[in-house]
Amino acid sequence: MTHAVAIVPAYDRADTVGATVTALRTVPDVLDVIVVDDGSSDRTAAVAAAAGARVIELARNRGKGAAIAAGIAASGAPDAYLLIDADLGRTAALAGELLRPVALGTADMTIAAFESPPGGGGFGFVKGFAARVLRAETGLTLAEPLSGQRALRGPLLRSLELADGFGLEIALTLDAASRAASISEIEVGFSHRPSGRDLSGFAHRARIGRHVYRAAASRIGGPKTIYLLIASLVSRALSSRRPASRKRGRDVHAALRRLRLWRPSWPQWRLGLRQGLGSRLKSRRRRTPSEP
Ligand SMILES: Nc1nc2c(ncn2[C@@H]2O[C@H](COP(=O)(O)OP(=O)(O)OP(=O)(O)O)[C@@H](O)[C@H]2O)c(=O)[nH]1
Ligand SMILES: [Mg+2]
Repeated sequence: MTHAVAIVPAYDRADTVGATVTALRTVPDVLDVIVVDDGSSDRTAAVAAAAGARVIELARNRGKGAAIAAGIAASGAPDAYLLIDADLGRTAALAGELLRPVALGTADMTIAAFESPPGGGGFGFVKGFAARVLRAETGLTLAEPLSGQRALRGPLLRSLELADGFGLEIALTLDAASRAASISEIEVGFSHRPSGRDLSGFAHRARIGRHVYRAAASRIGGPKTIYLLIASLVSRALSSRRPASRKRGRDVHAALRRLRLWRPSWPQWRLGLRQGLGSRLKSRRRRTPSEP
């Protein structure tokens, strides 16, 4: 039997953390649920404890990465970990699906993909950037590159140096892949409460974007990260004006690969970007008159 510990980072989640903990306690092989209350100003810690979690309270807000690190430090040495966001509520009961491949030894890390309820969430800029970084660096194509719902082999997670804040997830994938870990993305019927399209929602996603950028830059270097960010933004802007272009895979990065300019030195990146953009813009111009 696998001995798994679930770690739930929580910040001002008194509304959902109780249901999340209750659900996690029903997952086979999960012998301990640790909630790391990251300096919340609401009753997150009390609600989590009442639902049966072991609660670690951080005196001040230190961010998601540090919260998970505190959970790992208090976990002993389990065979496997589940990392589960506090806003999953009852759907966290499905976490066994994520754990199974790790428990069976068929994956070192699994990542849950699931659909956000309609009406919330952002426009996918940060997600698109993260997906591009991971595709370029690891060859993985992930639908949800920033999903916080993961299972990992215990020794693997304990051996990784975690990134700060919301850089946690992209860093986990980059670092696990750099150790040749086997990583699978699995569809699980989780649901969460996405932040909205209001000011605080955009501020939240901007913070996520900053953290993701920082974690990527510290691992693959600033110039490459900037290049991938620009490529991602350009590709996004062009494909949102012409949705079909996305399907045909004509993005800047693909153009660079066709030109065999991928994995180049920095001067070549700049050249590649110019050439990739140039040919792309020319082909757009050529296509325009015949289009409806
Ligand atoms: N430790 C810690 N956890 C946080 C912090 N902010 C959010 N979290 C937790 O991180 C998890 C994910 O946060 P969410 O706010 O749901 O973010 P998200 O789902 O990635 O992004 P949205 O879809 O835009 O809402 C939840 O368990 C939060 O409670 C923080 O400052 N510190
Ligand atoms: Mg969420």
